[in-house]
Amino acid sequence: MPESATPVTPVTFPPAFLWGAATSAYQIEGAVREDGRTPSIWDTFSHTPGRTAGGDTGDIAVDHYHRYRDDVALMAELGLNAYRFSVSWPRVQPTGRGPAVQRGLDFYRRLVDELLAAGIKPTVTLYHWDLPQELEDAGGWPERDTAYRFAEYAQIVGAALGDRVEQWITLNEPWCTAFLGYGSGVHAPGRTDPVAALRAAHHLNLAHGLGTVALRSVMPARNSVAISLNTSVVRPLSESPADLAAARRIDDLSGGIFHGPVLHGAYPGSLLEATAPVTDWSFVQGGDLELIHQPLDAVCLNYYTPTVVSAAEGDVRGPRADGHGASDHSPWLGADDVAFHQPPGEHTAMGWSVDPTGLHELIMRYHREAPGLPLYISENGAAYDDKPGADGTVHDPERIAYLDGHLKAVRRAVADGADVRGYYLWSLLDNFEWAYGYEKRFGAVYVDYETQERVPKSSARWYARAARTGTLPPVEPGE
Ligand code: IFM
Repeated sequence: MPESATPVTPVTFPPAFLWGAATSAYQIEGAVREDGRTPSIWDTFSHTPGRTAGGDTGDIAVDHYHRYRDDVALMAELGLNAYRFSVSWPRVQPTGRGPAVQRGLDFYRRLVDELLAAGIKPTVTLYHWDLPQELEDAGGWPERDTAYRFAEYAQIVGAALGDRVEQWITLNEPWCTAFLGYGSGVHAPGRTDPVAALRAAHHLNLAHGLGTVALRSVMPARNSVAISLNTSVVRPLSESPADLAAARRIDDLSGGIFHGPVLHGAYPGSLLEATAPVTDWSFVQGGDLELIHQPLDAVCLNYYTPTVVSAAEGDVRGPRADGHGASDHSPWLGADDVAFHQPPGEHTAMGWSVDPTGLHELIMRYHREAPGLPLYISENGAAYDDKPGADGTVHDPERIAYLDGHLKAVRRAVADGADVRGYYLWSLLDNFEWAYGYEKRFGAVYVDYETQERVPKSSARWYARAARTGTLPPVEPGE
């Protein structure tokens, strides 16, 4: 039989699989001064000269606050059966403490009702990086009180939406909040203090534990509570003991520091040892680890690219090739002797290498790390320099290939025994990519930022076919 005639086995997913897309409040909503919302740390940061590419801000973003009905209709047209969004803390609790603003909560009620009416399952993320500025002024995540404020906020949102939203995520990528926000300073609030970053990591863990308890105190028991982690898939450059130790260091700092206490009730000993020159961790109080170690209903994983490291030769201070933005301060505390390497092969517009094997590896790792717990891919996707053609359509074959490869990796993990229940493409729409402003387009749907017109890219059409049939469509050349 000629090779071209070889039948291709269809890649089919379990019938209940969730085919979703993800977004976050500050990246899409806009309307930053409406209905009682006050500034978050990202409003302050993006309005500070030099912090974001082109001075871009989320003031308007993609105007989802006003266009949410059309956006839900678009999701329905694309056949999605799940949508992950985040709630803007300063929209529902402007000072980060005290009573909620009903108008803010009402927006999310309307959004959820619209989703449910369209047959789309909502997943709420409580914290996707937009801390109310007043809480940062009081010390932010390095202060213990912020964890208690988060629990109060979680209870407010849980009480308002818990009757209609079943899937909850406490925090999105606490690594970014702690280490990009307080370590390298490339994210809001832009601080560069190693001890503050480690304190922030612990208080985020505490917030997750307290928030989980708070949510469960007001929600029906059937609801699921999880956390979204972006643990690096770390690959040592060689099997040398020095490179293996470097990989271990980065694994502890991106993964163990969060899943250690969250899933196992303890920080890794190797992490405590490596960070000892910076802190004695005395901010961890008696009983904290028990509070953080709540039983969870699922674990959510965000994956984009693997991280290749070696023991550094020579001076590796200065901007890092670790894909998280340039800063003279490394987010990798206590790892000054680790070098980051750009893997060969294809890269996205972020400079991140395309490697679906990393997603398979990550899933299988958490299949072991959290035995018996369902797993979700709460983010996966790629930025490319998408532009409309003369006929107004947007073709993004690289993104189709990226999604196809990564969804196949998910399916392989399912075949290998992992209980992966859903996949949320990052992102539904082009949006505000943090310090990169609007330069980087992650959307399956193109947004014309002048007119706010939405144009589904060819990847959105491809993904829609996958979502409708539960089977990956062929990847047509030139799509
Ligand atoms: O846009 C971000 C998102 O907010 C969090 N995870 C990574 C995405 C791409 O950088």
